[in-house]
Amino acid sequence: KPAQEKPTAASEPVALNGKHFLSQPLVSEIYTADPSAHVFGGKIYVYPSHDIDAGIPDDDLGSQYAMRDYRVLSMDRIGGPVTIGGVALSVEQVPWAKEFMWAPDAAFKNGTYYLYFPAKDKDGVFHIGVATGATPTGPFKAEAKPIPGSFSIDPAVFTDADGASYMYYGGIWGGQLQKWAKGHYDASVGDTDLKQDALPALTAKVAKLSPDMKSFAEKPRDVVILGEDGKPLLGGDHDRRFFEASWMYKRGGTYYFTYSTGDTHFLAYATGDNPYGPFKYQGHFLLPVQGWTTHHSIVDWGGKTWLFYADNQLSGKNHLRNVKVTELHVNADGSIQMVDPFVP
Ligand code: FUB
Repeated sequence: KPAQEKPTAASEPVALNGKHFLSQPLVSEIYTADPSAHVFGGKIYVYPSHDIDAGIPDDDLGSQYAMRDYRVLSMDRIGGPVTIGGVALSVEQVPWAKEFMWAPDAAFKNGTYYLYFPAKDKDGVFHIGVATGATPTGPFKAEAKPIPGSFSIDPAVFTDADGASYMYYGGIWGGQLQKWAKGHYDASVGDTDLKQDALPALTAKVAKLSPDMKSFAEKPRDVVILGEDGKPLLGGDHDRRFFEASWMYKRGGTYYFTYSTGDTHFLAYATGDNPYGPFKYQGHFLLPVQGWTTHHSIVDWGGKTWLFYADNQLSGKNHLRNVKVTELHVNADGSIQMVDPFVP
């Protein structure tokens, strides 16, 4: 393995403000982030980004997140030993992709495992690809082209009780969502949000997947998040509006659209009664972690609900992150209890 993959004790930072980390990294042999957790056949599989140090300085577009492959983590039980799978898919094996293998997700249908991933093409534009495999840990074989009509980053695939699957996706700034605001890619749009603070915020997108799980069955729709006034959250509402890291969690009949607020570093949730929304903003459920990004998934396992997330405890560097898990508590009224990633 390249030397930079091995975190060292010397690089371990001191926890913030004299507080200690709530939970410890799932693995320390490689750097991992953006954990999408699934239970397949009773076992827990985590599909993370595989962070590397490409020697690129930090910038607001996330150029330092120059990842090139995926490896799947698996465990029989939460808290038990974690196995790091071999390379499940690398950028060289994706005909259309050039670089930046960011946050992936996975799904299972009719005996096939699907790996969904964003990457930049040779023109520097993010699209979302799909690859298939016979086992949850891969290897996966990528389709020759990205999913038609896909753009931006952070795919999260949710399969509802009726068997229909939906992809939620999108991320602003380096994730380029703002460049698609007019329905096509516009390179002249800036590398921030639209700077339209009093207008409805940019939204994540959602589209039902076709039965073969390899294309959109419909034109992607906006994932609208409403404030208490019944109106869409505004672009200037940085503490609450969507930035990136979509995840759909269903509990009973309630659909929880969860996401990162990005530049304000919260994980937030909004609820609705169907997969498309609109969703009513409810609040934050993870306070800022150490490091710029966090990105998560929520999964039920063993009669409990679990939050997988990431920080940069092992490296102290924004682009060399580590995946963690902690229990998430949902109250009887459906509200989610706040998680503080630090304890006194
Ligand atoms: O890992 C690269 C990017 O950082 C992800 O796609 C975002 O969600 C953020 O975690």
